[in-house]
Formats: sequence, structure tokens, C-alpha cells
Amino acid sequence: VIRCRAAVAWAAGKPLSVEEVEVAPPKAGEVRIKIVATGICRTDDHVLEGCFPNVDFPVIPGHEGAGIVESVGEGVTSVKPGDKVIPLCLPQCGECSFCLNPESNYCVKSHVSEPQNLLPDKTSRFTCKGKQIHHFLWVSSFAEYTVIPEYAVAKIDTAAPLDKVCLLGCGFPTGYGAAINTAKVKPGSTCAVFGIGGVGLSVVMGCKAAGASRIIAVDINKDKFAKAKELGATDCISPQDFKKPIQEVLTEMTGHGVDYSFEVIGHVDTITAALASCNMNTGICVMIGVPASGSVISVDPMLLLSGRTWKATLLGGWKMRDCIPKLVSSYLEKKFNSDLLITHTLPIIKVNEGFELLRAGKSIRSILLF
Ligand code: COD
Ligand code: ZN
Repeated sequence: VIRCRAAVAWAAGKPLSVEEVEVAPPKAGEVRIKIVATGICRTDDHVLEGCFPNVDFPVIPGHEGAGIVESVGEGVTSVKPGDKVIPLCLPQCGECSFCLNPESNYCVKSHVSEPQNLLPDKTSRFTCKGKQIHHFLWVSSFAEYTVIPEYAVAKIDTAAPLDKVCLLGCGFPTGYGAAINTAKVKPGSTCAVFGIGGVGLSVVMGCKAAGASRIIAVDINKDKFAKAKELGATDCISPQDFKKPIQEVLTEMTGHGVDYSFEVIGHVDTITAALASCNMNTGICVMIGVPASGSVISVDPMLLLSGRTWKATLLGGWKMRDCIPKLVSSYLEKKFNSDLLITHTLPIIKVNEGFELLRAGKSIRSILLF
């Protein structure tokens, strides 16, 4: 058993508290990882607010980490102590019908099918003050050491800087893949990205890499516009500057609406606005944000009947174990620069400060270091 620090969420609506926790050794098929760095994603904030579906408290959040294998359980063959790894919040068991389907990046072992609040044997490896603490998406990267099933771990290049490539565990691949894999943005096309936080800016980078000629960033926080332009946005607009609905503004700006629209906020009203903003016949709208659990969206069926395609994506469509190591190699080859998303680096003890920066709209990505 290892004793180390972890940021624990004891109950919804409370700040995190950095505690000493005990982390049990990995059982068969599991890997214990020393987390070196972890990003703060809005999804972690949804957990703290208690609006992420099917999370059990107390819990150790964090799902955008990178680290080094400390020890492995019986039967683990794909990684060994000392390997650099990224824990995967979307596993790839390699055996289910989704994993066997080359078109799918889903896995039945994911949180959507069965909550990942305990490891597959239905027990936790974390305790604190005599209480069992839940895992989050099997990653729990706000703990200095965490235990994860082997099929939710991706081994990466030894040259990778862990304090940078941790973003390749969630935010960057989610947005970049939504443009490249899910929408399949074509050269010369027009795109609109609703919400330019860390994930939305990664969509902007993906649209640019795919050769889009016009990328319109939509956000109510104008402080984010400079960064969006730096990463490839050609226009930046705030819905608050217009009297008419933003979908009408975008339709006028582009003639018949954009070729691709992306919703990266997670609000029911912006999801429907994004759908209405794309070309009525050939437009593709990709939903990335997850609205609060229990939300229901009602849309005018005519929006779809005229021919629009409405899609959604989990983690940008990447088969995580296969693709994350390749994305790390592309990062090292400088094919994209996800470092531009990092605005703050903080020690784990300042985790609540990191969430304050996110809530105040002052950060894109804060990296926490152990
Ligand atoms: N209109 C326009 N912009 C808005 C509005 C609005 N009404 N409300 C908020 N915004 C802007 C904010 O100013 C901000 O810039 C941006 O939207 C949101 O950015 P962040 O930094 O708060 O969030 P991200 O980029 O870290 O995450 C956004 C998600 C949509 C991915 C997240 O909230 C979410 O829904 N996560 C779950 C979905 C998922 O697949 N996640 C990946 C695995 S965790
Ligand atoms: Zn995330």
C-alpha cells in the first residue's frame, strides 16, 4: 500500500480537499501509475457540482493525466514499471463488439454502459481516513498514485513531456478528433465552434488542420478571442452582441449556414442553435458538450428533414489505446501544438485555485503537478 496525496471530493458542491490517501497494490490485470501531471477539464467541474451522470461520492476526480507505471498486477503484459503512460477515460478492452468494429471508438466497459466508480472487481483501491473513496472514470488523476485496468492504459513514447501530453488524455483529442474524425471537415469548408474553452479551441485546431477556409468561434467571453485567432479562428463573435438569434447571424454570414458546426459548451439551447447554424441540407452538426444529467432537447423536426446531419462524439472518435500513443508521436513531431492550450501550471495543493481560474473564465488549461 502506498500513502500519497490526492484531491478528494467528499460531497457535491464542496471544494476539493487535498488529503493523504492509501492506494492499494494493483490486482490481476491492473496497473498502478505514479501520476506526474494532470489537466483540469470542465468535466471535472461538472463532477464537483454533482451534475456529471452516475458519479459516486466521495471520489477522486481527474481524467486528463500522464504518469509512469509503478507496478503491475498478475498477467499484465503490455506495460512494465518505468513506462510512460496516459490513463484512458474511455477504455479499449479490445474484445467487445464496439472495440472489434473499426468504425467505433466506444467500448462496453465505458462509464456510459456501466459506471466506472469502482474497478471491474467492484472494489476501490483508494481509502482515506478509514473510508472507501470512489474512482472516477477509472482514471482519478488527482491522486499521486492511481490503479487502472490494463486495457485503460496507453503506453507512450519515452521522450514525451508528461506535463504537456497529459492534455492528450482528454481535451485535445476530444476537440481535434471531433473535427478530423467525426465531422471529417473538408478543405475549403466553413465551420462554427460554439464554446472556445480547451476543448473548443482543440476543435478550432482540428478544423484548421483539415483545411477549413473559414472558422467562426462563438463565445460569450471575449477574452478568449485572441487565443482562438492565434489557433486558427478567422472570425470571433459573441451572441450577446446581436439582437437576433446567433443561428440567424451565422446563416447570414455564410449564405446558407456553415458546413460544420460544433457545440462545445454543453447547454441545451446552444446545442439547438448549433444544429440550426449549419447548412439546412448538407450541414453536419457535432455535439461534444454533455448537458446536465436528465436534460432533454426538443428540436423542430424540419431542421433535420431538410437534410442536416446531427452527430455526437465521445473523445473525438479515437480508439484510445491504439490512437493516443500515435497522437503523442505526432505531438513530438510537432504536427500540432497542444501546449498553446496551457495557460497555468500549479502544484496539486492549489487545485481549488485551478478550478477558480476555470470558473472565472481566466484559464484555458491549468496543469497540476505532484
Ligand atoms: N454561449 C457561448 N459560449 C458559452 C456559453 C454560451 N451560452 N456558455 C458558456 N460558453 C463558453 C465559455 O465562455 C467557455 O469559453 C466555453 O463555453 C466552455 O469552455 P470550458 O473551458 O468551460 O470547458 P472545456 O472546453 O474544458 O469543456 C467543454 C465540454 C463541453 C467538453 C465540457 O463542458 C463537457 O460537456 N464535458 C463532457 C463531454 C465530454 O465528452 N468530455 C470529454 C471527456 S471528459
Ligand atoms: Zn475532459
